[in-house]
Amino acid sequence: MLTRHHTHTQVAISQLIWDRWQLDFLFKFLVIGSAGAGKSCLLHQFIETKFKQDSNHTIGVEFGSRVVNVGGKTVKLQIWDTAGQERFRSVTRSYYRGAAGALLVYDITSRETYNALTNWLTDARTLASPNIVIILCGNKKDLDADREVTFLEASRFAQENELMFLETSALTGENVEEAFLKTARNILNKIESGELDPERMGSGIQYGDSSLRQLRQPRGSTAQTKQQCNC
Ligand SMILES: Nc1nc2c(ncn2[C@@H]2O[C@H](COP(=O)(O)OP(=O)(O)OP(=O)(O)O)[C@@H](O)[C@H]2O)c(=O)[nH]1
Ligand SMILES: [Mg+2]
Repeated sequence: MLTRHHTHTQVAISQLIWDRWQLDFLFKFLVIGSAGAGKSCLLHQFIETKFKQDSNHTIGVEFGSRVVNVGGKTVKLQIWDTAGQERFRSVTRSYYRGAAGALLVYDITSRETYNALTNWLTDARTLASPNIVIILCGNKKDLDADREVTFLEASRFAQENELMFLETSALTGENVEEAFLKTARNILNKIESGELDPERMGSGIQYGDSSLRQLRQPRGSTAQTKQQCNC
């Protein structure tokens, strides 16, 4: 039990030890895109499973995390929610380095946020990593009557730029969990196929002890029951 004698540092260290023991992997994620697209609401919906009422513009960067089960692996997503406003650009850019995955968000009711996608994409690939796994999220799917960007147009853009694509609603929760899980699953697949190397500096991926224990097991002793994926 934690007492008030525990310092913040002690608590942080206990968390680190717990993470290392329980987790297979830790992935660094970014949420990027124009101001007002709904990035903070998407993160809030993913972590708290509710809509964030009265969301204000993010100042700089906010942080959230959640442990998920993907393909039988326990993965902690460490998510940096960045400010879309231009005046914070130099601050937010400094958080990109070494991210393994990103949600690139636009608002389906705002062509302006859609037109800015190419710039966000260039930033992500040059500042985070060329191998970063990105999912394009057309948010505010619930506001279909005010739509300015069609599903078809955005899915073509996604295809041309090798992005995964989903339309989401941080308000109803539709496709929100899917967006994060799809990205995590894609990263895991790339680790398994050897396309991504978690040992590479700045990969945005860390091993937890759980996968290290499995790696150390002699061949033939790894007959585990295959867990059901929840995505
Ligand atoms: N109808 C609807 N409104 C949404 C949705 N997601 C966000 N909003 C609204 O859009 C506005 C902006 O949402 P935020 O999440 O703060 O936007 P942001 O992308 O974080 O903006 P910055 O932090 O400035 O970059 C808020 O008024 C939200 O209530 C959605 O899925 N549907
Ligand atoms: Mg925000």
